[in-house]
Amino acid sequence: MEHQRRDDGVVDVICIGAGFAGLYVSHVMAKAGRTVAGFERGADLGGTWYWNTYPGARCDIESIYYSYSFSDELQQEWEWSERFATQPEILRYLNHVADRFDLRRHFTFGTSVVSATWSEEEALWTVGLDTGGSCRGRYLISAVGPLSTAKAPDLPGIEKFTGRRVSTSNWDLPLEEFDGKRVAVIGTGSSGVQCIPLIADHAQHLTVFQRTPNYVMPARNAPLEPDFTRQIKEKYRALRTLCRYSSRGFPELLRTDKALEVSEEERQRRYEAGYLVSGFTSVGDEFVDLLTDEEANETAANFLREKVNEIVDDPVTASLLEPRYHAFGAKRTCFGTDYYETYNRTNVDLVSLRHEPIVAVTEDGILTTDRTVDVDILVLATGFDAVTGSVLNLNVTTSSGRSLAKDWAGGPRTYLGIASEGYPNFFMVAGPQSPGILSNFVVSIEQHVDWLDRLLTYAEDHGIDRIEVERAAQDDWVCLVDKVVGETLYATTESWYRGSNVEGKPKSFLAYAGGVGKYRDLCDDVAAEGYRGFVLGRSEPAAPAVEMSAGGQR
Ligand code: NA7
Repeated sequence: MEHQRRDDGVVDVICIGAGFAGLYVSHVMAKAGRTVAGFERGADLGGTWYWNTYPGARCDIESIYYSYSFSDELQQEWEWSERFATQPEILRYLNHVADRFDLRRHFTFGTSVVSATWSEEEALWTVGLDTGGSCRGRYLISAVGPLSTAKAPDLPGIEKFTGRRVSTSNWDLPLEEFDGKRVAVIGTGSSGVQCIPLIADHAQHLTVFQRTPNYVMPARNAPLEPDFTRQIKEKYRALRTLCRYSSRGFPELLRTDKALEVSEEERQRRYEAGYLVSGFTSVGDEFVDLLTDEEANETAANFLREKVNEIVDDPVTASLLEPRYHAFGAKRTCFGTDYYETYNRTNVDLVSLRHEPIVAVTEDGILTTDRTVDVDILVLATGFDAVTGSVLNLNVTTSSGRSLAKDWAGGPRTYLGIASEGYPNFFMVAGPQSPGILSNFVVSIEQHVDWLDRLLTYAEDHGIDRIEVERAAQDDWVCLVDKVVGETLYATTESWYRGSNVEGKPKSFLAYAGGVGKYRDLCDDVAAEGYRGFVLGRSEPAAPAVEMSAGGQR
């Protein structure tokens, strides 16, 4: 890994993060001839796929779609081995991409950006680094990812626990270490659902602490047959276009009928068929109104509750696992392998925190209102300060006294989820109020970065070096985000999509819910109208351009 030496020179683009987003930022920006200084907190590239190495970690969007589309050679040469790729395979893929397009040279690894300040006088961003240095650049691009700041453990007494504690979002414990141990997993979101069956295979005893039962569909993961992959590759170009103009970034069922318009028998038949296929385009897509009409949603929710009861032997455990506190799909659906089956094992217990809350974590276990559970290894699968957490951790401020933390105290305020008023030349890739978290993230990343590239090219061609959001355009976007989500069940469901999982976090829906295709059109319209909603200008005096070598050093 090449660690770049830097002096106090100015680069065109400072990029924060070397996951899917940051790697693509560096590729596109460097290809356009811009100098790039990238900083990555991890010791190596990969972002989410570098940190989340817990057992069972895998993507829940099909690998053939959860991958870059910008290079036909890349998509033709890379072979995914499974329908849903594992974390190690995705990390191998990202390393392959970085090597193939020579992207490592742009990044300094093991280095966090701890502050970012816009100087009005110089029209430049300066980022402060945890290593003590700093870097100045004309444009600041945040590619920090939506799920990269773990939620602080909010369990009373956790600091007193003397056993081994590990978090799914920063994993460093081989599964063999669980052999013969008494293990507790707290959290039953996607991460918990994926690791619980594998931990149960090793632990002497596993106790799962569940606060909110989720809808867990069988992942139905399988090896990808060479013939299937060949067929996909033959029509990749068309499929990628379909993804770009879809609602969530992958090909969809596009049903138009409503759940209550068909007979009970027909509904069950369709849900069964969807359940067999599984994936995001199955049960949840069988009717057009499942995310907008509570009664319609309840038919799908009931179908899935029945599945839980069919799989889980003990009726009490089954009833605790039945998801009944939120609408199906309004919180992110989980996809598991043998998840519900795991509760039929004799070494696994479920504790419902809705019925017996945790009183305290003690030195050697967990005390609930009803029992004491002895624990050797405590696994936290408690989620993230999603979407805004990592952006706000950058401590973005301006020399005129603005601070993103203050400006977003009531929730994020952006234009298109790309930029925020008062912070010139600062851009976010698939950031808050973009479709990002509701979509195949790679599709959203490529769309944002390509769009930004065109914006910067336009600026360069027109002698512009200062790009700022108009307040009115931002206000309109924030209203639109609220209006669009207000038509769905997302709006009434407590979830990390709305910031409800972090105490004190403003409840504000963190994504544009109108779909990636619609959003792409909106962004393209903005560009076609000379970047409507942006103030494009020239700073005086002009910031000096500094020539850089290919290695990113002055
Ligand atoms: P999630 O989906 O936010 O899940 C976190 C889980 O942890 C969820 O079940 C929470 O219950 C539970 N939780 C959080 N805090 C506590 C406390 N204090 N006590 C008990 N239980 C708690 O995070 P994941 O990492 O699983 O998945 C994040 C995303 O990664 C996922 O959606 C995919 O996009 C990939 P709650 O539901 O809040 O009651």
